[in-house]
Amino acid sequence: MITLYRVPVSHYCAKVQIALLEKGLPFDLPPLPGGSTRSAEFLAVNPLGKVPLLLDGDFRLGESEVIVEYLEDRFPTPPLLPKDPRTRARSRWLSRFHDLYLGPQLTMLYLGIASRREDPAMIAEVDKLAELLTTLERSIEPNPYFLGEQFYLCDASFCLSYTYVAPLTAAYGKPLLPSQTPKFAKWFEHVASRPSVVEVLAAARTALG
Ligand SMILES: N[C@@H](CCC(=O)N[C@@H](CS)C(=O)NCC(=O)O)C(=O)O
Repeated sequence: MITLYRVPVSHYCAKVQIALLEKGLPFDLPPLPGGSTRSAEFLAVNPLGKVPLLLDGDFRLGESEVIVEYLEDRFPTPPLLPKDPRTRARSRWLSRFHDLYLGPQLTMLYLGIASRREDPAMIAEVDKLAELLTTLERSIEPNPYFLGEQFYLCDASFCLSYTYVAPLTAAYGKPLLPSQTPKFAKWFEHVASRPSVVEVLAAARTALG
């Protein structure tokens, strides 16, 4: 049996949950041991103190991209990575762009909302987010998904993050509207109706109140 430790508002966790749902795998979503990533109970399971954490029987694995690649190797059907080496590399490039650049930028803005909304340094971070989104716009030609007709891991990576862009930037008084990222917005129209994405985004909305 597969267990996923996650928090619903995390885009890294959302990616893994979407991959599990897309593959049609049964899995549990128990509460975090001890109630948080910092609890002694959770640190005993994952000393890094991070989610997502996947348990597959007695096998334990952290890091969202490593987890989804493991799921792809272990449960290859339906495929969530393209077979063609270059298209496969493109999927990985997009996922890394998300995990190394766009995702952390969103996380920083999210964490600053409560106390640093007026801080010019944080407002400058909104501009950096806008630059990253411009890079993304230049890098994609959705049709309707990032790499064509199939939904892949790269698509799973960005689903929850997309929904954070407008509200987070608005909170800093510099709203970035979907019309400013038309390709990304068009892509989202398509992914947003997939049952896996509907379920994961609904859980995030509920958790955020
Ligand atoms: N590179 C990691 C990032 C995971 C990560 O930063 N998770 C956050 C939630 S978004 C977390 O567990 N934070 C808890 C903490 O740092 O205490 C991945 O892709 O899984």
